Amino acid sequence: MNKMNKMNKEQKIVICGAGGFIGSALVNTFREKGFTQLVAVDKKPMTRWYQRFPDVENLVLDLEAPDACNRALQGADVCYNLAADMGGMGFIELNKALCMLSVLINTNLLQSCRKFGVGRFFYASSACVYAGYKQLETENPGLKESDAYPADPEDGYGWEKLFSERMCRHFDEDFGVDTRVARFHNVYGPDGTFDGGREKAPAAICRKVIEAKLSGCHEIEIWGDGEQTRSFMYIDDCIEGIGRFMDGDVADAMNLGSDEMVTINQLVDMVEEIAGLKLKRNYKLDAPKGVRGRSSDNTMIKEKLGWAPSITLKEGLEKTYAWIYDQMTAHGSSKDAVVNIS
Ligand code: NAD
Ligand code: GDC
Repeated sequence: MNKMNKMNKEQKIVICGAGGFIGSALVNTFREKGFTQLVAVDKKPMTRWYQRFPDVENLVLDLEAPDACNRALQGADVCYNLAADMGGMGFIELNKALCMLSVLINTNLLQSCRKFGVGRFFYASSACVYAGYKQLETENPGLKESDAYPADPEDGYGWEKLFSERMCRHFDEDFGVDTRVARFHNVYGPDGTFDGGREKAPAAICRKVIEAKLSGCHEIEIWGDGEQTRSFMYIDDCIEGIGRFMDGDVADAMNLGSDEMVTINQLVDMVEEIAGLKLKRNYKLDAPKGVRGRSSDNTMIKEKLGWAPSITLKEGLEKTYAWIYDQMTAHGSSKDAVVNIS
């Protein structure tokens, strides 16, 4: 199959998982750039899509099924797979089989790409592929792409992501499906999940601080001892990065994440400063904690794509906090952050 040239606005672009946080942001980005042949696919009822646009072809399909993947990708030029059953540690630690079933989505989408000669395929992998023994200390030097092997990924979800990375590689090598694979590191921002159990730490902490502010009960529950470290990538960097992956010519899995590592206590400090209050911290040591330390080493993305995420956590949190505050006061808390239908 010919390696595809850069994207153009007449191409038929299919975004899978388009009812979710990152997928819906990606659809909107393509719309704003003037792309007109967009297909948004998700299994959720459209009323629960985070963002939905009437000028896009919106399909409700369960992409674990081969026929659904064929329906979605027939005539497609490019496919972005952001569809997975996923969430923060509160979800993936307790739903390992469900997370593993996402392997059906990626496998069947790749089969459809091969069947219809789709020009390029993007797969959203995760930092959860990285070996647990490389993430035992809070002072993480930044995970390099090679730290995924010898394999010891997050149980359930991480194994699905690593297996699907390899499926992409072999469909690329053996069948000529032109794939791009990004290992996302904890993405946050407006229009994301902030309650209901699938939320990740940035949105969860924002929600809890807002709840404390609105209730006057100035306490916050933090999972773990708060010294565990992470880096958090703002949604705009994620979307920019996806575009650069797809315009580039690197098929190997690469990090797409921030290298600004913070402890969860420091994350709470930042949100308290935005909210203008200090809270009593209650540490729930038996809560889902994931790895002890994680951050992204961005050497390879800088070398291969000449770019790396740069939006600071403070800047991203200010926008995220404001959006969640609006959702919780204007709309009330909801399991799925259903937002605009522009
Ligand atoms: P999300 O849960 O908001 O969106 C995923 C969407 O996929 C959901 O709307 C869901 O309904 C849909 N989906 C699930 N199973 C499906 C199926 N069988 N058929 C059709 N649609 C289905 O998650 P997100 O944060 O937008 O993540 C998007 C992708 O990026 C996922 O693959 C996720 O694993 C990956 N990722 C996200 C992060 C992050 O921090 N957000 C980090 C690493 C990797
Ligand atoms: O949920 P998460 O953001 O996922 O948790 C980060 C850290 O924040 C964990 O140690 C968690 O215990 C701590 N934490 C403290 N309080 C809270 O109220 C809270 N809610 C949550 N959710 N966490 C809290 C994620 C995966 C994603 C994806 C990314 C890739 O793992 O859940 O699916 O793969 O990694 O980077 P995290 O970063 O462990």
